[in-house]
Amino acid sequence: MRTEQSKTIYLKDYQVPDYLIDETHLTFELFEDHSLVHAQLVMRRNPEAGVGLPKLVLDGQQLELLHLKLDDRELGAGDYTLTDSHLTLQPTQERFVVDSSVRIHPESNTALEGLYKSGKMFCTQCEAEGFRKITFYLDRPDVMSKFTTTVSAEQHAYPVLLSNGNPIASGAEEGGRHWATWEDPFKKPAYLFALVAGDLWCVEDSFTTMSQREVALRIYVEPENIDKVQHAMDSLKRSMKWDEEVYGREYDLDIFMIVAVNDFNMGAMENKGLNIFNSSCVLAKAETATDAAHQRVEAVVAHEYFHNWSGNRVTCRDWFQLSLKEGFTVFRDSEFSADTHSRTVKRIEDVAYLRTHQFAEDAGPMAHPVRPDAYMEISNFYTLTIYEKGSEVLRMIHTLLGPELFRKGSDLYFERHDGQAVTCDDFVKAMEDASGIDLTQFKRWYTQAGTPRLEVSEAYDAAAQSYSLTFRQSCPATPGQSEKLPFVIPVALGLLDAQGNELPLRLQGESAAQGASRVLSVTEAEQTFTFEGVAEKPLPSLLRGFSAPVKLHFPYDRDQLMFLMQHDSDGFNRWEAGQQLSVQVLQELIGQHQRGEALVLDQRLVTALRTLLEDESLDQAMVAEMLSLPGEAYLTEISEVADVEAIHAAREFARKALASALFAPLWARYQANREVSKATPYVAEAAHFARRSLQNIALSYLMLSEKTEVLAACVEQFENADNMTERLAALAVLVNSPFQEEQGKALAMFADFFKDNPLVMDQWFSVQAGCPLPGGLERVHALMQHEAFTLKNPNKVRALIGAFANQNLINFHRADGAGYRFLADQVITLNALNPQIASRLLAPLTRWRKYGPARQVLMKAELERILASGELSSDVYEVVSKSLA
Ligand code: 0A1
Ligand code: ZN
Repeated sequence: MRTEQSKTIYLKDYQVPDYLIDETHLTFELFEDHSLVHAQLVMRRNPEAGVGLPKLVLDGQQLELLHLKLDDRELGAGDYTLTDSHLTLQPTQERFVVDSSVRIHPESNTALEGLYKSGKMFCTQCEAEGFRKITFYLDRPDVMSKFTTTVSAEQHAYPVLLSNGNPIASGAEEGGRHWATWEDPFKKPAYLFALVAGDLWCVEDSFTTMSQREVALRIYVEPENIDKVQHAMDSLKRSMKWDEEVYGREYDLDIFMIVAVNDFNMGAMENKGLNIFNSSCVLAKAETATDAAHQRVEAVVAHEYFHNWSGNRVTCRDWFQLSLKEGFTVFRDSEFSADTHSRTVKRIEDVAYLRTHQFAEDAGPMAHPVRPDAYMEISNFYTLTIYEKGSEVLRMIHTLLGPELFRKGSDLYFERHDGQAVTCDDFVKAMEDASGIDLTQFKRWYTQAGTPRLEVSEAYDAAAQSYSLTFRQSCPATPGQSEKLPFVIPVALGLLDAQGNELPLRLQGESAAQGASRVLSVTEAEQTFTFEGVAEKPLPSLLRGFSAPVKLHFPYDRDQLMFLMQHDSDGFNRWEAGQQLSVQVLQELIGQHQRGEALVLDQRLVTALRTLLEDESLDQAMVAEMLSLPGEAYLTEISEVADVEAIHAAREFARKALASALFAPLWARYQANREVSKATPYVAEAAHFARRSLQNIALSYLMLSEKTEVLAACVEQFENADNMTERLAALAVLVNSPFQEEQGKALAMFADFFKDNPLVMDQWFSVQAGCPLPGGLERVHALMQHEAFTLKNPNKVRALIGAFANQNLINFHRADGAGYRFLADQVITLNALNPQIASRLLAPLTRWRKYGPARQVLMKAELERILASGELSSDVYEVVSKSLA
């Protein structure tokens, strides 16, 4: 397995391709025990690559070469060299045609990369380097070609045959087979190629574009899922409209297709005109999918659709530029969700996720810049840094330029680079050229890894009526980068007076105030901004909307945080003040636990949350967000040394104390909302998400009281809910409760009712995997024997093993190391089956430096055991070796 792939590839070594492929003509013959792929590549010497005719080196892995022709000449063994990753031959003219036939084995492909079978259907996943497992090719994104694809298969089992572009011909063959030919008029790199063959049903709709073209929309699923695609279809149409309105981007083919498959390594893939999705990101209806699942479907449909411009029409020159398409597209889809539902709630969710997970990545052994400069296995770089931090970088450009100039910049980018494979520098250049704003220093966000720390201090001069804020930025060392230069940090802020009103903001040297909320650019290691005409000492509201992905430190006391929670005009910062208050209170409890003292909750947190709960004028989603205490993973991330037991004990203590102090208002809100839910049909919209989220978080607190009337309400909700959001929330709190009998009954009922729906069973596994009660590892072991579980399905692995290792910290980090041993065992097994999934599953072990000495030893021992376990895939090898370095 670990062949020459595990050598490091560097951005500085980039060279343009020696040859180009103008046309790619593919024919697939699909059979049950093998498939044949014939490729005709119309090639020419790349005029930008120099003179002469160097050897042609085609990528190819796990291919059995049957025939090879150069123009009309059949090549024999002496005419080429073949290794396990390359086919090399010598062209004799500037222009030539390579014809190859290979045999491959999709039926036994468990890595789910290249052509593989998911259940009964054939499908592909080519990003990043899967196409080389289909045929010999220049498998790199800067080689763009026009594709024609013919697929032939047995008609009865595979009535639907799809590929990119438009269908141009089809017909029957002898022996019960049939074929279809697809032509994609747009040049594309091989990673955007797709093929699907199966017995699929589809829901059809259409969209009229802004220039009045009709586009056929089709979502293909297995027949039993045809009732679960309407939400994805509605999301697709909203996305198409939004991209026209906000970015001026119109769809370009006559047909747009989505196919749902059950076995998929990631969420979905933006193949040109033929998006292939993990079924978890397409299928959604009230009875089987939660609100969160509905929102994920909408966001992923939008994301993949938006890639048609940010990724497909303009693609990446090389894989170091991955964030060019991913960071931009995540930014686009998060703005779409913000426009469609609640902007503030979306921002809160995104920031909570970024700070918990991306900040941890940035502080760990796999830390890398948004544009990395080296990798061993590109599959390991589909990371939170590339996606989520990349999106934050785009958001900062948007903040610095403002919406109009940003739009001018994106228009210029698409116009200038349509049909090209480009770099992050090209993107930034378009933004600079359109706006006239110099982003030279800003580009450090692309090249320096690590999360900057921003310390802020204040000084008020009553006599001069001036108020100064001093910013000091620093960034910790990351692997390979010990010194960091100052970033450009946009800090959105406001100043509040004693009544909570915003003061007008006039900086020293300005003749008039410029609004009450503005953005300062912090560009130096240390920098002071002085506001004038400030009649009283204000309270600053800093980094509004989380205007930069940094760790902000300002010495707020708890009363000031409570004041901001109530008065800040920035909704995000009201939530943030609540989080910081909770963090302070929880850290105090952690300290008490560590010193063996009795835990005492600061009553100010109770008061603050009571005020929110009793104010019925507030957005219920915001109240629910404010009631959610910072998670154990976030508390781990912000700890110097994470004390697993103390974090868990402190948080559980706080939850119980809040539940008991706030029982009455929680119960009132719960009952009122449950009554509305009972009387209202399910709607996947913000106000309904909000109502259910407050109802469910209230229920989770109330159950901590262990009162029988709450148990009865929980069972009532579990049994009678007409939607998965309420049913699953009730199940989860039952599972986490001491009510063994009700819990057993509910789990059995649920599994019996939903046994034929794999996505719902994933939820059933996750709820149990995440249960923090003692015996968690044993429960997970037992569940692995359940008939619905298999290591071959990535969703199952994530639902059970991933949920256990990432969300059940108290059980995973068991002091005896059994949790670590278990995870390492699964990684070793999966390394042989599906290296991408194995490598992703490893992440929790790579964070060993966060823990005390005893856990460090245990975690490292498991990493070493993996390293010594035999032939490792390049995916697993890279992560393990970097974690131990
Ligand atoms: N480009 C896809 C994500 C994706 C990446 C890699 C894959 O296989 C290794 C699959 C999908 C997206 O951003 O949605
Ligand atoms: Zn993407």
